[in-house]
Amino acid sequence: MSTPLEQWVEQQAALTRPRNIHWCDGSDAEIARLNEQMLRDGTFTALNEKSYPNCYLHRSNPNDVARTEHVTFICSRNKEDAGPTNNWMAPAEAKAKVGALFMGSMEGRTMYVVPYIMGPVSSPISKVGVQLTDSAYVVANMRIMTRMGKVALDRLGSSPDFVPGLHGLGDLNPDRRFICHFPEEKLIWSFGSGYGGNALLGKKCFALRIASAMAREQGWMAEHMLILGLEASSGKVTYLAAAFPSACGKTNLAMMVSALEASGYRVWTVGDDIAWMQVGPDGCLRAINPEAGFFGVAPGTGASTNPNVMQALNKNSIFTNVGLTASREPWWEGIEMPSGDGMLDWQGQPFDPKVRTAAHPNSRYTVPARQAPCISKRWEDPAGVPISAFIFGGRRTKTAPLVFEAFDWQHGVFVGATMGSETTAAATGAVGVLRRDPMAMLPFCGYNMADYWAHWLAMGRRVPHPPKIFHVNWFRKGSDGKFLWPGFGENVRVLKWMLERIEGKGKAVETPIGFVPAADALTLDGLDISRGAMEALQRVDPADYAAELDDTNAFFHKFGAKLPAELRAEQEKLSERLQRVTVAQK
Ligand code: GTP
Ligand code: SPV
Ligand code: MN
Repeated sequence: MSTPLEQWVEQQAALTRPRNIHWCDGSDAEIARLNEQMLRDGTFTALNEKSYPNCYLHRSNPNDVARTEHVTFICSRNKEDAGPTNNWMAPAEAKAKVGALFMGSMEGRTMYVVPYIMGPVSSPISKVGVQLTDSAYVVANMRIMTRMGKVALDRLGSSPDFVPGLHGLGDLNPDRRFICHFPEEKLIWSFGSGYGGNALLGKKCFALRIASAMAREQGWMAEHMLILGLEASSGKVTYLAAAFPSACGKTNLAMMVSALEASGYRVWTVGDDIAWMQVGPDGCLRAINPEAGFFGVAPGTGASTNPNVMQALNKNSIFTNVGLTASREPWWEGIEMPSGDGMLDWQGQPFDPKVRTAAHPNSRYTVPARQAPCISKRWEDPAGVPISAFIFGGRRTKTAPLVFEAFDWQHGVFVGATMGSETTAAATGAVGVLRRDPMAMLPFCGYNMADYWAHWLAMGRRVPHPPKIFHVNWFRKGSDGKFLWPGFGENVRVLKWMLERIEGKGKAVETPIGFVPAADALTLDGLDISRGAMEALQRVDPADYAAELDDTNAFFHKFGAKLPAELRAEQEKLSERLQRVTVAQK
């Protein structure tokens, strides 16, 4: 008798018609063979064996360098269940259209069966997925990003309880690219892209889009959040989770070397991109990192911004779309190392800054999490870590202050629901355009966003000790166009204030949008920042927020009657608070 997994694999093989089927065991010998093969066929370029042992460079097709949100679909039976912020396709139409593309698409190729666990091997919160793919590069990445191979098959046994994902490269033609999710079936079909969140199906497709739909049904949360432990001078560690949109600083915050280390404040990394959370027996939200590696943005990563990851990624790592120096080392803008002469750019051409940057703006490294010197002792705790605060944030050149605290859970959900951020290179399309990105989940919520907000509100009632909610903005700029806040390791100063608020000590003043730190409440010792810059950073301008209110009003309008009444009420309360201060100022 074949298992449900074997039956599914057989059916997909009948559709895609590969020459071979390889069941991945995740062993060292297996990846060594795959790496050899990828070096031979040009998928991989070997890096310097001394300075980057067991590291490889991959140059993707230049038309396939980021997630493609316009061809990402939620294929629920009813269009309304995808909601106004997702692209929708009827399941039957998606099966017909994309099925035709999959048909025979693996002829002459190997289909890899990639069983994987999202989450610590023995955690009850973890889940099994199985990806079928004809890309060896995807297999190598999945091996770093998840617990892959025999370990996952052992956990699954003959159970039907896995999320199937079918992935095919096709001819990488962007016109034949479809990233489809079937939330009712808990199925993923991805065709025509070999890159990142489009192709590593455990990440955005399963751990966010499908898992968010599961989480709603089952009463838990799947969020686009880093998880960190903030150690105070007492040695006590408090765990925080932060949702920032793609390429807005999650990896860097999760891995920061604290500027306040001398006074005993350190940061420990649990996860850098995704959090799965359940209510624990202690009444706290317990979070696990479903991933096993970091798929991080390379540009801007250097010894002064993220020394922890720089120490981690010099072995057993994959670099995608970065430059290659003459000494066969990876290079990118902001790496803070000399490139020397004779560098090739990410397309393999001699580097010419007049033609293009050395590394693509969304170039990435894939590194095992366990290699990070800052990895938390509890990063694989099967019970998860208790979350004391959520942090929302985005790239806001203007308007949003460095930090504020929501009045309560319901207001915090409103703050998350109305978050805005300027777009980045993590997805194709224009960069730097302000858009609403609720809870940093705009591209990742597997169902109607209004139902998602209702789920957040319901979770607030279900969690006996819900986290406090904050909002941050590291990206506010001065009139000179420069960032006002130094960011990176200095961000710990803001985390320290949050910790004090959690403990009921930190001083704050009330503004219409929430509590901000009192004049001297942020620890700024040793930081060279002018009083004027601090004032500009923390300014809450009622006129800016009135404009913001108009925009969020229009955004909420899209959800019609589905919009939770609580959010409409918060909108009105904010409007009243803004009017009061405006009148008082006159
Ligand atoms: P995804 O992996 O796409 O989800 O991104 P992420 O949220 O993990 O973003 P990441 O930490 O990789 O940062 C993206 C870019 O923002 C990098 O170029 C960083 O150097 C830059 N960045 C991160 N933190 C800060 C900060 O505090 N200040 C400034 N100015 N830039 C930052
Ligand atoms: C993001 O875009 O939020 C990422 C990178 O973390 S990707 O895996 O491509 O989605
Ligand atoms: Mn991300």
